[in-house]
Amino acid sequence: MIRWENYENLLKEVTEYKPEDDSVQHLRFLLYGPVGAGKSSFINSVTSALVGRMAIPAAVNTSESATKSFTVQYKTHRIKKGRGKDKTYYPFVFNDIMGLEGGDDVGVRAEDIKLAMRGHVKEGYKFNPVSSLSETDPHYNPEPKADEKVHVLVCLLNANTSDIDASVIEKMKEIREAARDLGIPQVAIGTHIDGMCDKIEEDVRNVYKSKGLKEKMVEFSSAVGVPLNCIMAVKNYCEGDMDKNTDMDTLILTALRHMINFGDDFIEEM
Ligand SMILES: Nc1nc2c(ncn2[C@@H]2O[C@H](COP(=O)(O)OP(=O)(O)O)[C@@H](O)[C@H]2O)c(=O)[nH]1
Ligand SMILES: [Mg+2]
Repeated sequence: MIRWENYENLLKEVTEYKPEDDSVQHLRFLLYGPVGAGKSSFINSVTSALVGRMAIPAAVNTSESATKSFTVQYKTHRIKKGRGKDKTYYPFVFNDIMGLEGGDDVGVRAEDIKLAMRGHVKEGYKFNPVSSLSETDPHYNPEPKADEKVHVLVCLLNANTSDIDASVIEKMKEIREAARDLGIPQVAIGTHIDGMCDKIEEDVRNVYKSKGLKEKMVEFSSAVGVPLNCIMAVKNYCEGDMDKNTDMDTLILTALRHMINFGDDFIEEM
């Protein structure tokens, strides 16, 4: 359960994290999920929670364009730590893959996502909905280093929508199975929890009191095959949120800590 009063320790724990193995500069988290689930917003929210002020590095879909995917390039999002001469990056990075529109000729192909998991997709690659990355492409990385591979697969789902398109579910299943075959640990995050429940919108501390959310989590668990204890809930920072909120940060950092623990275990085994 969430210990709200534990915020300072949580922040300290995630900001002080470093992979033990020197050959791994950072953990790599691969985010996937339907368009509009809040993948970009989650990266921004983690940034805000760590940096201590609002941040807008990853482009967020505006509501009008939320049905069509926005992120098309394989891009690694890093979070700056320190300033000026002391500037470094947090030892975890995010890759956000373009939404999983239904059908075979739209969105990112599951095949490409598998290649990305194994570290074969180079930065800047533009996903092609009709054909997957070939070994002869200059964006194909033939010999991925340990930190070019994916260490945790993170599924984001909007808790405030009723059903996910069957073909998207199918693609998500394929991705999950690929991760499972590679031994990559998986977590899921329910977003938009504020929109689904008035009590949570009033106060995110009500997050685990909501029966509706609990049911949603059970539904997600079976939809994406992630055990209930690996599903977390967050309210992302978005346009309307002018101020930082320690309780929102607690949920965001709890999800992040979970991802870090899983990723760290995975690189230990690698
Ligand atoms: N109320 C609310 N809105 C959110 C949340 N997460 C994302 N959004 C909004 O949902 C829309 C889509 O988010 P985005 O991060 O672009 O989704 P992506 O397609 O998965 O990258 C944007 O308008 C966000 O501001 C959330 O937790 N709560
Ligand atoms: Mg996005």
